[in-house]
Amino acid sequence: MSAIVLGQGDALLIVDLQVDFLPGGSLGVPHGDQVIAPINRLTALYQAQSLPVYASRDWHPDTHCSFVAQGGPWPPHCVAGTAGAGFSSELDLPDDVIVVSKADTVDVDAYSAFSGTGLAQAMRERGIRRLAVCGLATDYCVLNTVLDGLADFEILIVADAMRAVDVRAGDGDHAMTRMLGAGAVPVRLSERGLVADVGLGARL
Ligand code: VGL
Ligand code: ZN
Repeated sequence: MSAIVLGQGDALLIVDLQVDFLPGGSLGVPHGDQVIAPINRLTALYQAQSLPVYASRDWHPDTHCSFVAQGGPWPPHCVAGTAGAGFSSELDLPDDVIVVSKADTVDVDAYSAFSGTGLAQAMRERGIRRLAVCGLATDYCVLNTVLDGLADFEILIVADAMRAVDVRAGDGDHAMTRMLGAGAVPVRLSERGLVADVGLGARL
């Protein structure tokens, strides 16, 4: 069991842990609520070492192009400023969490937290070299965030702390396989901290 030793240059990125993506929300991810407890443990781990915690959020105008009424694939969700766009109240975000709003223009959809946000540059300027990524949804925003992020950072993916929409059965596993194939490093949270999760590829 190989431990991942966190230190200067590490950061945590929590992707889209928003009310609309949780069960009961307008675009609820099945079992999405199960990631909250592990993400709170991850946040505590990073916070304990004064390492930065980022939280992205889908932040759409109410006539966003990804909504069915505009010809897009999704029901309305995460409309900026609404309760559904808020972070889950069960998520323990640190006071100094850095919030990243994305997909906030009418005619552009953006699944990646790096798309149009300036996030990669801001992280590099802060000296971040390695990111642990978790959140919702594995097959959309997590996938695209990880694939983009690999251009600039080492990426650790925490499988237990993400869930997929699975519009088609297997989408989540396929997304996981793509992230691993692109070079993301699978990790899991043990009692002592993050450890390499060498078996993930075989379980997919
Ligand atoms: C997402 C579908 C539509 C996500 C965002 O955060 O994964 N999925 N918009
Ligand atoms: Zn969206």
